[in-house]
Amino acid sequence: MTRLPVRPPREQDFRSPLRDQRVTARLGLWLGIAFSVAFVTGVFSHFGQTTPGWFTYPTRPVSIYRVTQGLHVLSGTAAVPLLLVKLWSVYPKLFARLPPWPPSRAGLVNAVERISIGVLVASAVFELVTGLQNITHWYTWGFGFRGGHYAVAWLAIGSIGVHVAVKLPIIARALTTPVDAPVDMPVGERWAFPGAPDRSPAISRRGLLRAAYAAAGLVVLSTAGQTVSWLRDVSVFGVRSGDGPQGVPVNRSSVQAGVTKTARDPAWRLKLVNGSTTRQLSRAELAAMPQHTRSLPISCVEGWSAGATWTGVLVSDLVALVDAPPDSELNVSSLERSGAFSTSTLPPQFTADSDTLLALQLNGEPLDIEHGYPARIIAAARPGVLQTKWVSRLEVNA
Ligand SMILES: Nc1nc2c(c(=O)[nH]1)N[C@H]1C(S)=C(S)[C@@H](COP(=O)(O)O)O[C@H]1N2
Ligand SMILES: [Mo]
Repeated sequence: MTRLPVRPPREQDFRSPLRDQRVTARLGLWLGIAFSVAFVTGVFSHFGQTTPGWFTYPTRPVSIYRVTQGLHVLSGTAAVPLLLVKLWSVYPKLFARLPPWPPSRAGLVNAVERISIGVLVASAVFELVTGLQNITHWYTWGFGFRGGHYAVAWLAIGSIGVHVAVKLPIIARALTTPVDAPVDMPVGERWAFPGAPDRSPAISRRGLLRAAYAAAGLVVLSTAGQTVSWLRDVSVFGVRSGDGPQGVPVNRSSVQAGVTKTARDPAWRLKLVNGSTTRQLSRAELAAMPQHTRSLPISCVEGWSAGATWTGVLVSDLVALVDAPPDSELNVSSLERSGAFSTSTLPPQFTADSDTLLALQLNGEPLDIEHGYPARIIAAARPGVLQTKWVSRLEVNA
């Protein structure tokens, strides 16, 4: 019987030739692309929702958020298998000898590098885990998702930048060397861990990379149907790829929002407020105004989206009823009493836009209560969370 050594593992104990800098660098390249796409689209989404004063959210193209947020969720999803394989390829480094004490210059550099890689791994895992939890509505943390996910995104992208800069010579050499070429370097400069053979009997390094890319492709295909309708049938992981009333999925139902009675109340009136000028309109009065039909998608931050045809009143016609200019900023309130999405702010460029409706109909039928009956906001290009349902009040922001 062989006796296991009674000591912690050492770097040299890991002898798989698949753990090789050429494998790590190639996975890192795709991870870098995935995280960059997720970062840029995520910052766009964040500013779209928080609308800082210097940022004018675009009203065109109408599908911009559908595309950017679809890419955000897909790139994050694809990063999951790539990151797992990359971490597997380097984790023996956890058991490398610690720098000697008292520290030398090289030891200090090594310590700083370890800390920066700790931040990199922690922030990358945090982003992927919280992102996936958010799209499944599984909130186990005590912080707000959007703020936390956004703040740590800067940590992740910053530490990726530092990591790439530090490793650039190794990355360049690794990416330009064929992945399955035999190792003919002195031990200290080997790609793989010391003592690893050139080839593994089971699978080549190219084979491992192909398996990782295939896994990334598979999770993308199995999620993309929530954005790309012809992929619906293969999208087993698409969280809300299924149908909803009137062919459009629903995130927050009328029961969850506590509006089942108030939304059906015939005494419902839309209140328009511009300072001391106010108007109240019944649903019949809204329906008697000029009606406009628009094809606009609902594009959720969670990555799913659905195109639909909406009919209703132009919001610019409504603000005219209380003598406000068409480019007024509006506070939109819902019948929903609490909840983060019970109110929204409509920026001036959206109030004035001829594609911004207070919708009364969806796909040719009166709005289903789940989609915001008696009336909901639908505007081009905006994140779904701002398309307020069960609207009760529009107030001009002075
Ligand atoms: N009042 C209210 N409006 C809301 C929400 C909400 O929770 N409350 N959810 C928003 C979100 S997150 C999305 S994606 C869209 C979904 O619209 P749908 O249910 O008609 O598909 O509604 C938005 N409007
Ligand atoms: Mo959403």
